[in-house]
Amino acid sequence: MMNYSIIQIPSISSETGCLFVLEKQERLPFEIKRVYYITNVKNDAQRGNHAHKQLKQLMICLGGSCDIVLDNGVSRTTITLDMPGKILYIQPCLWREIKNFTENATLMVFASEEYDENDYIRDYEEFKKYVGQGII
Ligand code: T46
Repeated sequence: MMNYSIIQIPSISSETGCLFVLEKQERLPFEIKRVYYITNVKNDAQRGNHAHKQLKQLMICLGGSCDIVLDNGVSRTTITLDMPGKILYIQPCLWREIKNFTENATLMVFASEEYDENDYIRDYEEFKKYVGQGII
């Protein structure tokens, strides 16, 4: 099973622009403890290359686009984030590789926990062992 989903949020649009709302309960699957964003990534650069043991995240590409490759240790899928109303909800224990950033892309991430390096698995073989042992 691939533990992710896409949340589409409607835009409140007018001639002056578009507004998107993420509000407690209605659209948020967890309490947000941390927000960070990634920008200025070169097109040939790849970020991520890790999994999280417990962390849940919501990812939105604000302007531009990027690809998120998700891997559950058995199969892989690629999700392109290319609209501010398209949100990727990633649950724990998925390896992710983030690439193909366009020049103007900013990836914004809402996280369920504060930063904790002990929650990361940064070695792919270790990740495969972790999920293979039925820890998830
Ligand atoms: C993820 C993708 C989308 C901190 O000190 N605090 C933080 O909250 C974060 C996220 C990172 N850092 C430090 C840790 C490293 O020394 O910033 C440095 C770069 O982090 P990392 O190599 O993990 O960056 P990415 O872009 O590969 O991954 C990040 C998140 O870590 C990760 O959870 O899913 O963005």
